[in-house]
Amino acid sequence: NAARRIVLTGAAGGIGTMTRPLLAKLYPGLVLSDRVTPPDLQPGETFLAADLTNPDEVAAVLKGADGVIHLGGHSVEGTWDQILQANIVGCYNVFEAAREAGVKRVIFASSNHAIGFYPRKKRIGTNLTVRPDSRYGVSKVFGEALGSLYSDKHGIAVTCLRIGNVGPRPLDVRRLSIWISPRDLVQLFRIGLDHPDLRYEIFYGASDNAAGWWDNSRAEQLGYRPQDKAEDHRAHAEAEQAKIGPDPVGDLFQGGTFCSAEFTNDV
Ligand code: 15L
Repeated sequence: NAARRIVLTGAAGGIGTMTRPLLAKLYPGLVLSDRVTPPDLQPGETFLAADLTNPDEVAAVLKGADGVIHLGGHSVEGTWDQILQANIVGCYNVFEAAREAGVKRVIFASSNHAIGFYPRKKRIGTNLTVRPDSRYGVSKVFGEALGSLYSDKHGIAVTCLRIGNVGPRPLDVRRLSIWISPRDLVQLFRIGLDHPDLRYEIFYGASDNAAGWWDNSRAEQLGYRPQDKAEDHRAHAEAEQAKIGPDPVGDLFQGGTFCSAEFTNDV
């Protein structure tokens, strides 16, 4: 009764580092991958180095895998070439290697920046036109579309998580609406890896946030019961916000500073 082989790309990154210990308990066959070895690699953890832009290296990592949690890539706005290589080419290589290796489940780390130009005053679900706020956001929309293709055409069960911001607590007022704790995010990973009826889903990666902008009822239907609430950290978030000051464009939109960067339109 071999443990299921679940591959975590981007294992040395921020979310990988925060979720690895929880995932290791749930999936004893967990395989970590990144370009660089995680500095805190534990005895008993399996690590395979791969550059996502190299199809052969990605194929070697996904060989024999049952599922992949794809966190790897460029995690903020970047130059077109950075985004193209890490998030467009890299994401394609992961889905192609998954198809080739017969991997049954893919979790794709999408982002709130796929819909960042929705105004903060609008509550949104997942059944709507995307409004990316950056080249980075466009790359996340690309990953969601690729996931839809590989689900319909190749029968891979794909879960796209439009992740807000992961951390021990919300960093500012915007994050009171989009924050998710590591353990709540792991709950969403589990639904994507384990739910029996899943084909293609988009969920929001947010905890139980009173100030939230997103209707996450589909995730709740499939069993999501977030345990953490941003509101418990309001005082901290407001104190941090006071240090930042106003952003006349970013403060209007869900994506915040990703919207105001390089902005030349009228509001
Ligand atoms: C993201 O998608 C980034 O990966 C992360 O670094 C944060 O900037 C986050 O969004 C956010 O919107 O707070």
